[in-house]
Amino acid sequence: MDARRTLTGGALTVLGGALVVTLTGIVLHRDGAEAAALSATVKGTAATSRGVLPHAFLKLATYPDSMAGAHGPGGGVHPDWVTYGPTSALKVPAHSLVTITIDQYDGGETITNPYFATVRGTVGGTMTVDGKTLTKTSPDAVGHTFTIHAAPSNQDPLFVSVPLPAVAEDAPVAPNSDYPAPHVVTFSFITGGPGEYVWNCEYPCGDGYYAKFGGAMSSRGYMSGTFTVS
Ligand SMILES: [Cu+2]
Repeated sequence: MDARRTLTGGALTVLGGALVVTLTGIVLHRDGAEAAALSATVKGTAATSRGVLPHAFLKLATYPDSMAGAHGPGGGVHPDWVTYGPTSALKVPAHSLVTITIDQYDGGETITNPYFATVRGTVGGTMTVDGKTLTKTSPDAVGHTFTIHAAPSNQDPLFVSVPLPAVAEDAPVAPNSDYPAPHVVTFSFITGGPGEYVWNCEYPCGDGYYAKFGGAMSSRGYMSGTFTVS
């Protein structure tokens, strides 16, 4: 009886320990995990090179810290990390024209790989920055990029990359804002069939003693996330 009771107690202790480990894991993982997905809003249709398609819209932003975005009050575990917002989990419809607008609030410097200073994979190979149509931006003043990749698989290929110009370091903080006025970047592309893709920033904007590929660059939910076509 006593032995059984001890055994039960021991099992409970082990279970309790497992629970603590699990909860700790969830809390630790949450910081790098995806927040609730943001689904594109479909508004009408658009004439495209692939016929008349549903037109879907997504609105994102890039920030110089994590006070905005999906990291919670106080900016979460790393309030000083740069981040995308409002979330890093994005969903768009298949066989659609997708228009993404990004409010880019962050500064920047010279991009490591100038390949990513050119717009790629969008309709017309262009984006608009503050209403002006461009095919590239200066490689010396990039804040972030928004770059969608497909893993090798049998889903339709999807590669879109747009450079987000840096906000000038001496730009004044805008009225009623914590940040200077953003550059507003808009671009469109056409999706194929359903698939699971990823997006990331190709401008090394994280931490690290070498090349800034750590921190926000290496933790999902800041400068990378999922891109679901469904
Ligand atoms: Cu970045």
